[in-house]
Amino acid sequence: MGIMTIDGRKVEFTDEKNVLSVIRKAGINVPTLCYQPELSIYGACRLCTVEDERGKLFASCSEIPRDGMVIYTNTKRLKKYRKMIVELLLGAHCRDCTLCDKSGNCVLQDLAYRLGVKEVRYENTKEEQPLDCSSYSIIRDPNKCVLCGNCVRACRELQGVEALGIAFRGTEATVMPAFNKGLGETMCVGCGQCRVVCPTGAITIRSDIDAVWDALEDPDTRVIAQIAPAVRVAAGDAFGLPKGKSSMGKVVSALHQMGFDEVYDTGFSADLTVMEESAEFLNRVKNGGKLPLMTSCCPAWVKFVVDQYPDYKDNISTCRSPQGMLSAVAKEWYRDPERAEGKRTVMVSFMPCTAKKMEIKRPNSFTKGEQDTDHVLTTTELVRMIKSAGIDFANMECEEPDIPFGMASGGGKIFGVTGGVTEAVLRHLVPAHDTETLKAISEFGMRGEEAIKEFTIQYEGTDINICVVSGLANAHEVFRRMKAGEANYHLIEVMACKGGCVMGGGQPVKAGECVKSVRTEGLYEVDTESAIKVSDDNADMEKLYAEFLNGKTHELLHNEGY
Ligand code: HC1
Ligand code: SF4
Repeated sequence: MGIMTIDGRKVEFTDEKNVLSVIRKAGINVPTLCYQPELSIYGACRLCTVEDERGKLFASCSEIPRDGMVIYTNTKRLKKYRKMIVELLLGAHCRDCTLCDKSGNCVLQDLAYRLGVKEVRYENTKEEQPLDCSSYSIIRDPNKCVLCGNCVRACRELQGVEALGIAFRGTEATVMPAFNKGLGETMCVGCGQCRVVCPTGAITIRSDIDAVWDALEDPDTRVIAQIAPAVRVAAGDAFGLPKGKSSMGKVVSALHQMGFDEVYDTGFSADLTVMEESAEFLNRVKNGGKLPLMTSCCPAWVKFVVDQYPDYKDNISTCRSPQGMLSAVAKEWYRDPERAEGKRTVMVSFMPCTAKKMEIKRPNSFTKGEQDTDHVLTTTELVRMIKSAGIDFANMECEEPDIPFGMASGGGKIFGVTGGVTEAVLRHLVPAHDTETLKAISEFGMRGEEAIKEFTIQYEGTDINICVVSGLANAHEVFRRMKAGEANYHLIEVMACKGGCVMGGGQPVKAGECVKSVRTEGLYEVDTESAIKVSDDNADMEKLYAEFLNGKTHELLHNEGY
């Protein structure tokens, strides 16, 4: 522990890794563009520069706190220095702020306002670069890049993909995929974590909002929505509702008000996934099938395996993701002419995830030649639609999702946090469903923030070794352990985003705000409040199996491989 003096006030510090964290702990919001607590320190933007008592300037992000330090964070000199940095950045920046997707949430725009930049004295001599629209998930606009390197480090350090790099030097420096390919032609998994850390509009979500509005306008189209588990604990943020609390009821009524004919819960098909994946797992264990079984719900993880570890492709579960299952089932449901009433069906899924936009284009996301999910909109786009429709979201009455695909168990809903799929599967495999048993299951080792969680359970006299991973980069280590013979897993759950879908690349983000734990707790609270906790107890799902899925489970709930 030590004490430093910041702007004349004594501030204690303990294990803060840099001076910047101590300053922020003291409640002072020193600006940064390139500092992200989850990433390595880059020290490129110099905006967090502070001054010591001898007038020495240094970047606070890359300085270790020392006892007795005296620093100033907002002197006349620093203000002038920061203003100049922002002016220089704006000098080489496309400034169509009103048209930019990031408007209102852009760190550069905010800094220009905070620092009082009123004019830019430098002409933008940079040649205009084309947008990279080759990915189904995100769009890159190099004209808005400030070279903070956040996207490059997120892709490498969090996701272990390295789809982006910094090419050339000096004024020519540019962020781009190798050989300036389109992102869609690289190993990019579409996770959107680069977009989460991008301070400007250089990386944004590829949006399908207009196509969805068009479908809603069309009287001959039945537009069906499905809402992913993690959306409910993030959608309320933008409307001043308590962070992490579920706003599912309001999301359902907002979608009804916008004209969606049916609104379903992806948690329903997460329950289907539990049944199908558990059966597949037991079948592989009992009949010598390929193990470990790897979960298939996270499309970024699936692409990672296909691109980087193709030898393990057959380990991935044949189950479609819950998104895929619900769309395939609902489309089939409305193929019945009586139910269709002459309308065509358009499936729209609301997801926390940008990679889901890519998943729906995979050849195995089609049934009877038809794309199962027509459009994926992220939570960020959902918020935008609600705002565009002028809906008073915060004060809406809550509504329940529609039947027959609106009921979900708590197990289905916790799919949105890391370890959730595993926990839901174990709830199903363990015969007792009483509160004590469920509590005991929750303590097996799948919960918590650790990047790689390993634990063993006993099932019918056999040891089952389970591994739960969040943050795709950590999957490299899991493959290393398997290849080195250091691990003998039976089941592996991987969610690409750290913390699981609650931290998906399509969730609303605000610079400097950490919402992982509140969203995680929020989903566990949703589980606690759910009338049923175990997928088997979902009566609507049982009915679907008994009355509709006979002979169709393979076609609608599985796929032939990757
Ligand atoms: Fe997810 Fe899933 S949990 S992948 O994170 O298995 O996106 O929320 O919808 O499909 O249910 C995402 C979330 C989501 C699927 C489910
Ligand atoms: Fe990397 Fe994910 Fe961004 Fe693709 S979407 S560039 S994988 S961080």
